[in-house]
Amino acid sequence: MVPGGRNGSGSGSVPQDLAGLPELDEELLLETLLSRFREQKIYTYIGDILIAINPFCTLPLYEKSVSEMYKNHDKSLLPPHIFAVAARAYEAMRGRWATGPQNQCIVISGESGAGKTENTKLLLRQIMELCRGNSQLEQQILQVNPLLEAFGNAQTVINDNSSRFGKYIQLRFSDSTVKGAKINEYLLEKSRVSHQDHGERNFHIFYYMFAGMSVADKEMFGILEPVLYRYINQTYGDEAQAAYWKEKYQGVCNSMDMVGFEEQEQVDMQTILAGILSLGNVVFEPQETGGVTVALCSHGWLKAVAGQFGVEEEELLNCLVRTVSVTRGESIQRLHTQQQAEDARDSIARMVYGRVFGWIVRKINELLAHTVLPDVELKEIGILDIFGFENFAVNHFEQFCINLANEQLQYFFNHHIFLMEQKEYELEGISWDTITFNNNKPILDLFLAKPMGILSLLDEQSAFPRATDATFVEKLNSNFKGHKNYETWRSRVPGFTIVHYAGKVQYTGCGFLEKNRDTLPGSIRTLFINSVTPLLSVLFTATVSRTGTLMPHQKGKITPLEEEKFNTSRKQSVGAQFRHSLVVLMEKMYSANPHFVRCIKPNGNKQPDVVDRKMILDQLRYNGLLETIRIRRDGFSWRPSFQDFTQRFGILLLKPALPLTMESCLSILQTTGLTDWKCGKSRLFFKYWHQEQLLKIVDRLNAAAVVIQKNYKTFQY
Ligand code: AD9
Ligand code: MG
Repeated sequence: MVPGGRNGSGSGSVPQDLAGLPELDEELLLETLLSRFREQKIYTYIGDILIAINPFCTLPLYEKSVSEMYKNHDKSLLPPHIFAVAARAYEAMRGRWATGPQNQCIVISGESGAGKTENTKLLLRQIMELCRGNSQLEQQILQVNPLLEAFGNAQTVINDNSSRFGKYIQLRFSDSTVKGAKINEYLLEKSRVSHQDHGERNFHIFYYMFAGMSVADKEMFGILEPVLYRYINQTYGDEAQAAYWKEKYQGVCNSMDMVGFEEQEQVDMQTILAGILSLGNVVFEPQETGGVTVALCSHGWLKAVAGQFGVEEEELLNCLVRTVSVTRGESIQRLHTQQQAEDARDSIARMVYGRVFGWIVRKINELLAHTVLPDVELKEIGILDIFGFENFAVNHFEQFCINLANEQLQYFFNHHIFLMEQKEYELEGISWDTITFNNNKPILDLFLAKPMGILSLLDEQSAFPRATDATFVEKLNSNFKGHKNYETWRSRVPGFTIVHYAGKVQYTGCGFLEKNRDTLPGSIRTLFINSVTPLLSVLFTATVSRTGTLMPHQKGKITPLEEEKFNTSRKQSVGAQFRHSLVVLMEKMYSANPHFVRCIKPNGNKQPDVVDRKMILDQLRYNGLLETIRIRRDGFSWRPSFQDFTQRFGILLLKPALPLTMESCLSILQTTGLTDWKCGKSRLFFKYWHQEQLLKIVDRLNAAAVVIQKNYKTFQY
């Protein structure tokens, strides 16, 4: 029997903690979740794990009064809520469960449109409420999300506000107050700048600018009517959308001010964005003398881009219509075909946008960096909100990386919930019926193994000048045919299928090599370094090291020789960088105490009150929720060592200098009346709800001590 309010429904017999269900099968699990969902109870626990079903409508769940309630009352007596997760992480960071504070991470997962980003914002808001000092820093931190969303989110066919990058927000605390924050961003989907599939849009910021800028500003930045621009498919929105975007634009400007972006930086940035839009309208036509040049109809656009980017028109044109390579001091020119010129144009647009985004994140990090002295120990709460699992009609290199990140996250969950826990039962001699789960390690290995994983083969092919997307796919076919997670795919274009933990996804191989190489031609770098727009020059002057630190290049006009030197220093491929950033992220997460939020999407049409049973069931299955319930119900998720337990709860024996041993632990536990725990060789094994119970006993003891002390003082007077 689960104590406290956790098992009680608050209304009727539907439990709010699935780990309290005595019987267990898929049907019952689904019914329980759905009957709660129908009553607008979108949050449900599985022990200490939170399930969140997206309501696709505004519910009265997040008002100030609710926030206050979760701040001040016993969470175990309140309905499941994302605010309770915030409180739990915050208290754990402050050391409520352990002997000292610990780093925490909150991992939010779910497929695209399931509600990760919304819950991330709620978490952040509630954590700032909890450490409320009303400091400027707290206000700045809250402004980061609208800013990042404007530049990094976009409408897709799955989600109107889809995150097109991953982020890990690290909040840093000294004791109970926040002292700084850091954003780590992962793999912005730059290709969206120059191309969007049917029913999708470019990054929000472009629409916000069209809707929100004053006429005078538009004139200053050189922004014309939205329907003229190819990079937004010459489509805009209706009046209601424009009004919403206008408001959002104001919001972004306010956020930039509040976070601390300077006026000039904001002007530069908007000019560069205007330049990207104009660049998209430059088109080419063949030249009689060979090669291509800018079509007559787009001369004006070329002129506009040159002005907006602060570069010479002639030099910009050169970058578009020819490739110049310098080998041993000798320059060799190759004229572009029409296709190559268009590719060069789009690749410049993507590159510039990517750098603007990277700069925004770095700037935020500079502005929100913690200001305490280096010897003050800081503890962290990290919140991970990545791009959810995606399966479109056509899937590209971007989806390949997004889905890899989701595999990695599923593995992290499996590792923590199933592997580690059951290994400890074995090591510590706790009798246990092993729970099997769907281990996705073979898929991770398929992607990441060295030297024969897909990413390694991709790198090998990317470094080989004569390789093509087709030879890459052939290579995959010959290496992985027969692998249970790999299927060949017969179609007009080269492609392959991966059987992911969350289902089969067909990838087209087209563009894999180029996107993985993501080379910046030296001539383009030179063009921008010499830009008179200070921000643009900075974006291309500095190269960013793996750790994200800027390594500034010396200012001044760059020469072809320097350019050659730069080009010979090989840069890592996109795949390799992504692999590395996932490794770093996992290291951080493995060294923290995790809290899991599993988001579920109730239907594929973004509809409130619509439930697609099959779709939900699929998510419950591939997330392994049935197995999770089983392990939370029968297992012991809190496993403190004898030492940690004695240090934290020794107070219950009211004896000084307690030895940190098993005997001490058993004596402590005797005073508590707790049942259902087990004792291993070096640690204790508790149900997730034992923690709350123990802390309540400690609280009662402390309260009694305060009363005694008060009475003692009264008596003295
Ligand atoms: V993606 O992987 O970034 O494409 P997310 O982040 O999982 O995806 P998101 O949080 O953006 O999904 O949610 C999608 C939409 O669902 C939001 O724009 C809201 O309109 C809606 N949503 C999600 N959660 C809530 C909620 N708790 N209350 C109300 C919600 N609406
Ligand atoms: Mg999102």
